[in-house]
Amino acid sequence: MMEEEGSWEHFFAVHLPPTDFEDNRSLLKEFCERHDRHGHKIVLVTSGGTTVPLEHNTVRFVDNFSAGKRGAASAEYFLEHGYAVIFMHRQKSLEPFTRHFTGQKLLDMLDIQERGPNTTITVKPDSVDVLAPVLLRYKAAHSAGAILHVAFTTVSEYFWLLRAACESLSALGPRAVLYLAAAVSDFYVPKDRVPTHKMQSGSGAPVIQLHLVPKMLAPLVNLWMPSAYVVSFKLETDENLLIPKARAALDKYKHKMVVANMLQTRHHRVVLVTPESSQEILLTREEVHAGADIESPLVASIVQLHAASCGSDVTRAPLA
Ligand code: 9Z3
Repeated sequence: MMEEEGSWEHFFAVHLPPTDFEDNRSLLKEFCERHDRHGHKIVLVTSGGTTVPLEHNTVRFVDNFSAGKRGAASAEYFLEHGYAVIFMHRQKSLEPFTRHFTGQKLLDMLDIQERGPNTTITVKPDSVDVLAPVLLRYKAAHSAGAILHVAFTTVSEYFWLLRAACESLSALGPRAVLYLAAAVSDFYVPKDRVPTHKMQSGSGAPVIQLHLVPKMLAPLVNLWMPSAYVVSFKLETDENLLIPKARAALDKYKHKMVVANMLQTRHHRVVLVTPESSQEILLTREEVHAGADIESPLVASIVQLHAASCGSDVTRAPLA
């Protein structure tokens, strides 16, 4: 059967799976089966922006804006609430735990002493209080096998991984949460229109026509994960469009929640839009200044709504 151009089936037929796909697929399968056996809840957190390559041997690409803070911070809070976490992120975007020490912060926390042949590296006394709580949570999550990292770069790698994660997660039924915070391109250049080699300026100004990416939320909600708690994110830059677009997405895909946020205020204001209600979460100026994460109350609200939607008997054994 020939898939209709522009459909999700056609997208998967035309775009080959990424090279490390089978390895990631087995990791996802093993992770989901292990946590399913223990009756744990699992959340798939997607994070960071996808790229759209303009050349097969890629020198240029179109990128979607996202630092990955929303996803990385949220993964930490889901772990605190006892969820196992699949952290599906853009290569080199922020990651849970290490996000606290970007740039030179980690090296600035260390002292080094060289005495003859012996070198000693220590954490500066005033940095121990900063490093210790993060390090403890990091070690606990990793030694419990509670977090799995899988990485994507392009929009097609993102879709292949997303579908594979759903395939393994679907066995959990209502115990699975999808938290789709990645900034996924709405546009792409179909594979057969992408030149093999770097575009040459000598050939004149290129005309690049972007095509619409198929809406994967439709098969995801209807076919791949019909009983999961699916939360998507809506990013806008025009306040007037924000809530109407979030509501329109809920009406169209019939999932559980859209978290609406504006590019400019995303780290201190989000609106949780559900079919029944809409709830705003705001951080005060003081909270922002003190370094509070809006993801803490955001994830707490979602965890509560998830528990209510799937019944309190769903988790047989919370993650230690
Ligand atoms: C979001 O809206 C995220 O909250 C942000 C987080 C990307 C704004 P940062 O990573 O930012 O902390 O810098 N993600 C979803 C963005 C998106 O592409 N949504 C699509 C849309 O709005 C549909 S799912 O149409």
